Amino acid sequence: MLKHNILSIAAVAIMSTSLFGATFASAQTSASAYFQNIPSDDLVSYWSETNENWINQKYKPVDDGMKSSIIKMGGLVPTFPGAFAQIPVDKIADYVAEGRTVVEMNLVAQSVDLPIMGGKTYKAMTFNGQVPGPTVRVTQGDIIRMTLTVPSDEPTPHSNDMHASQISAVPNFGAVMPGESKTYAYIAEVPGTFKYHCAGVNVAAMDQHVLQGMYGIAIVDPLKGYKPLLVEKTKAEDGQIVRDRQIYSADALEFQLQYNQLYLTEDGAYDQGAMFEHHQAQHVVNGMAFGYTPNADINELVTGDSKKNLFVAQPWNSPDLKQYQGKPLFVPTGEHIRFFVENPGNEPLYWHVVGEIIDRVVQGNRVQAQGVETWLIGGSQGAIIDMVFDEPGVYVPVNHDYAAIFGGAATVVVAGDFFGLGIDGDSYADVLGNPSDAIPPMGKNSIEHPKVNLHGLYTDERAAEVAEELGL
Ligand SMILES: [Cu+2]
Repeated sequence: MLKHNILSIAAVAIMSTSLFGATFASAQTSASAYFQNIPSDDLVSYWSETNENWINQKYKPVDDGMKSSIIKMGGLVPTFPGAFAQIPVDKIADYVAEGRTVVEMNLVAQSVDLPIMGGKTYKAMTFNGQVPGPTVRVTQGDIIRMTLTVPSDEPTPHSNDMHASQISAVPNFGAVMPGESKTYAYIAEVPGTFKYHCAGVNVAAMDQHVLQGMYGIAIVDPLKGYKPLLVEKTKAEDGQIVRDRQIYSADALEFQLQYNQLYLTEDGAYDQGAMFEHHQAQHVVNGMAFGYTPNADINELVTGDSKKNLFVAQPWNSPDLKQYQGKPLFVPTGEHIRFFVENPGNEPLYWHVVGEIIDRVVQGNRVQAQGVETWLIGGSQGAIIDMVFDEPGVYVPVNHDYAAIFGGAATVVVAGDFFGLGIDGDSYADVLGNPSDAIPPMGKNSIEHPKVNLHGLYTDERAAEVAEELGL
């Protein structure tokens, strides 16, 4: 197995080198205009760090002077800011003057130990001490100015590839060394839910960094907002059954759910051999297996016995677990609920809600489906899913792959006053709140959650920051 891994890494490295080489060569003549925007010293150092092998093979023997000349000719890095919506960072003010909004996204790479289901910890790699990383939310046409900082005590470089962008992968998504930071900016031109992720150290170990936690989403709201939701029902009218079309406002109560897998050795390190064989240790939703399940307090409230579980798997029961204590999602019945679903992981996501039918699926601001039982979301794919929960009840969004369901990709949604607790309000969220990590930042058509509580795969330090941000 080990041999297989090493060979595979080598093969990827060779492939990417030759691929980049070909791209640079074919783009030689047209990139020079933009080239003047990049300080040549930065470029030389970038180039020599990442592509030494290729340039040596291709141009050997070349002296440093010739290498510099080639680089200064502008042939070797294909970046076209206008065409690819990249904004030179020092020109952002010009775009703001035209009326665009800039949204800052500041990420700090942090390798930490975080808990996993079963009481152990794993060697997580995070953005800002949380898995997934913070969600950035913008409106189509806004500028995202992304800065990634890698503290000097990080054991490895990191990077950030944003799928919401259309900018050259090189040098933007390249490695940021410990003790350094990198900024790029772009116009978010396409609405939707988009993954962002560490691309490893110039692609090497990308799998490890993403699967151990370095991922998140950017939500790009459509410029003109979301569309109202049409749900088709039936009703009896004059002794006949007729269609009953119901229109719900575009405004919705929103959740974010990201599906990934953990491939771990016994001591919580990354197990690449297991990844190659698709042997998951756990399936996680927003970083945790079965994280959105009832807890001991809810057991007590509903059954009068804190030990009498309401759901088949409640691994995060105790209040002692702080921000990791299980929290279900609470929704009202008869209201528009919008899920931002992303699959940053390594397995297909068969997104299904046990007990419901998906009312609408939107991707690329186009309706892809209405009235479907399951929607397939491939690796590095997102979808915006609109639903109305008609009846009070317990519903379970799952990855309808049985290994995934039993491995942790099952989320409990309680609609209305299913347990007959007689709580005032539309849902238990009015009293119990919804988990902070399942709630995206407010956007164009967001309905504010009545109450938010602290929940997530956060370090204690990050949990304290989130609590302060939310006023908890
Ligand atoms: Cu990384």
